[in-house]
Amino acid sequence: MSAKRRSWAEPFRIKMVELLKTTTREERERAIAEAGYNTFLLRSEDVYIDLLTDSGVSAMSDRQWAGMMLGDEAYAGSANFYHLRDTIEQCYSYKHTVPTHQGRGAEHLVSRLLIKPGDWVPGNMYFTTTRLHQELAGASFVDVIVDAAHDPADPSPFKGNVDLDKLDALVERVGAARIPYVSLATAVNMAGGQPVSMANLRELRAWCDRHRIPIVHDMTRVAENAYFVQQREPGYADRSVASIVHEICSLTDIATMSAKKDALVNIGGFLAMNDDDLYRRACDLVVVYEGLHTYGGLAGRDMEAMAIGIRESIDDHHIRARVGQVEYLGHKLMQAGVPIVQPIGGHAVFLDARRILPHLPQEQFPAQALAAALYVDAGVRAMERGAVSAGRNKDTGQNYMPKLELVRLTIPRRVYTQAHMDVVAESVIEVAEQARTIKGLRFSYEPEQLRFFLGRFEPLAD
Ligand code: PLI
Repeated sequence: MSAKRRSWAEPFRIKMVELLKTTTREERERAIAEAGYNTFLLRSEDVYIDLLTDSGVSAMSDRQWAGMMLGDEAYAGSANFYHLRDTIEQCYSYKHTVPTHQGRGAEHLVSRLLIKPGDWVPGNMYFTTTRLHQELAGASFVDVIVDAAHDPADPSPFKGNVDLDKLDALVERVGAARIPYVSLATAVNMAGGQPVSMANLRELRAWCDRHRIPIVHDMTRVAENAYFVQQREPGYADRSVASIVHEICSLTDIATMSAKKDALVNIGGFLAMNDDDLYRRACDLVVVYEGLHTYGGLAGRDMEAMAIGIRESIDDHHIRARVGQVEYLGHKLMQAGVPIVQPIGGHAVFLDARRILPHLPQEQFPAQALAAALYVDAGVRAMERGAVSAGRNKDTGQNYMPKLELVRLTIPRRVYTQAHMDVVAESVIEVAEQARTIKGLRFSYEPEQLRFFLGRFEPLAD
């Protein structure tokens, strides 16, 4: 029997466990009220199954932990930096690497290096920190993802694709000279972990060459994107994920990476590029905000764990089991009739809060309310990805009202078992059945930026 017809199973066994605390419903009701109905403000020890994020929460391998002992903690020129740099060039194709403390450190640098006030940055859907750094540098973000990405029920296989007509319209409106780069994410997070196809990427490359505009690749989940290319795009079924990852990267110019996701580490990131002059300028800037260009805010041991994690992350067996676990949970929910974003994404299952809570208008933050209710039911922590995350328009101050009003059940890599996924599914199904009892929320404290992190809410009266 071919391997493809066998069910996936984790390509590892468990060597150490972390015990979890269980809580009562009353304790959870108290905890979520104290947290202002924001799952970011819960204490981790009050959470049973933590699906807040897949960021920095992976279980490292024994090899990565062994690598931590090889940390060369020199201030300058650490051996681990050179190992990391060579790994990035071999696996991702980029010639130069500037380490940063995490992804937003790289976003900060690239935005300052390339954006002038009044510029326009097109991207395949916004990401919260990415857009904020673009705006802080003086640019306005323009969404150029395909329309299908905004429809949770659309089953198209590559809902991360860029709509080149939207790019043409932007050039017509503002001129290519006001577009410093195209911001391209692979496995688009806010769209539900939806991939970009190789065909679309090649068309984008040709478009950018015509207009002399570089591509800045947010490669945070590039391995998951490559897996979907292997599974869905004609001509790629026999290619390794590693070779597809390399090809994706080689079609782009510059990359920002939060290594806390795909690359299987608890902290770290980098900015990478091919251009020598840009690298020199990035080195000049990183010493101001992160640290010397050979550590950029990381310890030597962190860079070593990252170098090892990068290679593990592009292994076919790893990625098949990783996405397989996400799909396992998604299929369970679909079978029970819970509305989720289609197709199931690479890092998370996204619940369609609009359809689960049709009695709540978007102004009452249904996804935020659903995430709070899920926590109370069984101690499962999820994250709002809807109007709260979208924030306000920087010019008008009006709330963005995105079409997608979602709760993200994000699966950490190599952490939970299939039995945990069963518990999550049972809880989501029960909460969805009783959705009518969930009340809307309003802000009791709204931070000016990235309000989803620290915002506090109170339930609305009946
Ligand atoms: O959290 P950072 O600073 O290491 O990375 C920022 C970041 C950039 N791009 C993308 C696509 C992300 O998903 C991302 C961080 N994501 C988080 C924290 C998440 O929970 O999805």
